[in-house]
Amino acid sequence: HQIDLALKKAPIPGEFSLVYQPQYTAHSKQLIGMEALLRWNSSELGFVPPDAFISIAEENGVIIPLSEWVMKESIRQITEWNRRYGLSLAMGINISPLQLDDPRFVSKLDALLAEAGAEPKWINLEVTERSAMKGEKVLADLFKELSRRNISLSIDDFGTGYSSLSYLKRFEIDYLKIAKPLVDGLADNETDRQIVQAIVMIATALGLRTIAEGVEDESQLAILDHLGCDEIQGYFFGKPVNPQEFERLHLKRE
Ligand code: G
Ligand code: G
Ligand code: MN
Ligand code: NA
Repeated sequence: HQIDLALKKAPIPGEFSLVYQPQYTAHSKQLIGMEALLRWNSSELGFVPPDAFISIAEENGVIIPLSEWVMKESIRQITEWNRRYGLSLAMGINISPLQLDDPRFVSKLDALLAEAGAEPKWINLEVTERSAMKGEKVLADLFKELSRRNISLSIDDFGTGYSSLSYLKRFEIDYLKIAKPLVDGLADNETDRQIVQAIVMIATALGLRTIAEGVEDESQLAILDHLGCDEIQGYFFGKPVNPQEFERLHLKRE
């Protein structure tokens, strides 16, 4: 309730900021992009973690203007970085299922890309299995539109939710993002390891790429590389950090 009230009053962007977590290839350890993660420093409540406010923002509607700012700012940021460093990194943006209900979602995205002068291939939208489970033709059409533009789509937290696999064939998806709980168990839980192996095999069979999330140590990285997982995100390569830190740690390494 406190969060609900504070959220409705919070100025956007004012109390909000974005941090960025790097994504590297598992085998050759090359930087390929980053995920934008939202932070809220409330004047009333202090720092509130996303897990505590995103679902409330979805209930009270604040997620809509907030997400529009997230998209605008992260697209601006990736354009600046790719220009400055002559790179073609991809920005991962978390998308709430509510945003996908907006019939103008794609045209809004088009407008933001045009405004920033960003290439569509620099964008990777992360949607959860929750969105994909809607299973509607509308969603299939939306994903097709994004794919046609060369905007990538990832299924976030893959392997923890409902995990009906049928939508993998129905929707034009580019990445499966293997959920952290499965990665946590990799080194000492045989079942988790077999599940991750199966996910990579399914992805390979369907022509999808895989990225593992929450990779914290070398042994997890080695197992994932061995299993054929393409990319890695986690504390091993870097925590989510502010833009200045991200630049210093991951971009300015001559
Ligand atoms: O670092 P971490 O605590 O940031 O993120 C926690 C959760 O909050 C993640 O599941 C992530 O998907 C979600 N999240 C972070 N930033 C955003 C955002 O900009 N939009 C949405 N919808 N979810 C986000
Ligand atoms: O969108 P999503 O659920 O995937 O957000 C990623 C979440 O996982 C964020 O909260 C981020 O801070 C967290 N995270 C990313 N890498 C690691 C890691 O290596 N260890 C831990 N404990 N958390 C991580
Ligand atoms: Mn995510
Ligand atoms: Na996730």
